[in-house]
Amino acid sequence: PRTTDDFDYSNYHTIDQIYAFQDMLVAENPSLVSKVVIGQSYERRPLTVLKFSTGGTNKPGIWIDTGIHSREWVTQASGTWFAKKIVTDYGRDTALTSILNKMDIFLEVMTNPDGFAYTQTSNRMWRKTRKPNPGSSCVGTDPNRNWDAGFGGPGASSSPCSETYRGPSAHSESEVKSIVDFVTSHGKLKSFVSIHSYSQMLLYPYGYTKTPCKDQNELHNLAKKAITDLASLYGTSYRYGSIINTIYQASGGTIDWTYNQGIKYSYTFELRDTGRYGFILPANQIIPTARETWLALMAIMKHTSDN
Ligand code: ING
Ligand code: ZN
Repeated sequence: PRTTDDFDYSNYHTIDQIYAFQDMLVAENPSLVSKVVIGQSYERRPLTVLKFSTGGTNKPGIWIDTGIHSREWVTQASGTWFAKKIVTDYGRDTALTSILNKMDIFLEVMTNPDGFAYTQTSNRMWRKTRKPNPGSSCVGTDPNRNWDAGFGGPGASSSPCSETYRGPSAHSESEVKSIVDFVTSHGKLKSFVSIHSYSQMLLYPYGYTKTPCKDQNELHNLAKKAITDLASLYGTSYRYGSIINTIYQASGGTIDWTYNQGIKYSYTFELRDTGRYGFILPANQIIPTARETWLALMAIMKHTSDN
């Protein structure tokens, strides 16, 4: 494709095609979109974030990431669709326009590019990063067990061969540390949404402890509103609640760390499906998944912007 209008949103794409898409989107919309390189992966790929901003300085921000687990392909595909949706709706959709007039949106589509490349060349089911582990023949760390929130506790593994290996220390993975540094230096993120698949769930902190987070009531009510909006499109049903009560105990997770940093509206999605196809979701479900998820994201972003 030569423009983002010609991009085929209804199919899965290679890592290079998605990098090229991002550059096209920036070139086509220079007053709304810019590319921020927040670091580089272990294999030296750029960690690129799309910044959607209508200008001004020191605006509060909303963060969305997809693809932190590389095999969850519907998430990177949906992230690409969200990027196009934002530029299409700005100035047309009143709700999104007012959100963007108040806040910047940051979108990291390929949060684990080395893993993503590996799913395309070697092992479609690769989840972790691709950094070798000294003393082990097993490669990679689970980037959703590597954050400094209950790090090392139950719900993560100390074995490098495990799919939920926590890594040698908190923030040991460049893909994680780059986000940590971005969040810390930005200082004004109000919402942080980390998107996974599959299971059809909308989750809020905590995953490492049963102790309810202090904003549990508000987060629970907003999750209910978001999944109700999501279901209004095709009837897709989502469960919602804290991570530990809804899916399982998990320590070192992304949104437990962001919540503890003071980012109140911290959520994780688990997109389609519930297991029929799992990670290998047919491409004809990409656009429906992205469209319904966008309704939930809008609910979260609007509430964030109004509060
Ligand atoms: N599920 C998540 C995982 O990393 C999760 C569930 C979400 C855990 C948020 C912790 C925090 O296990 C998938 N599918 O990756
Ligand atoms: Zn995941």
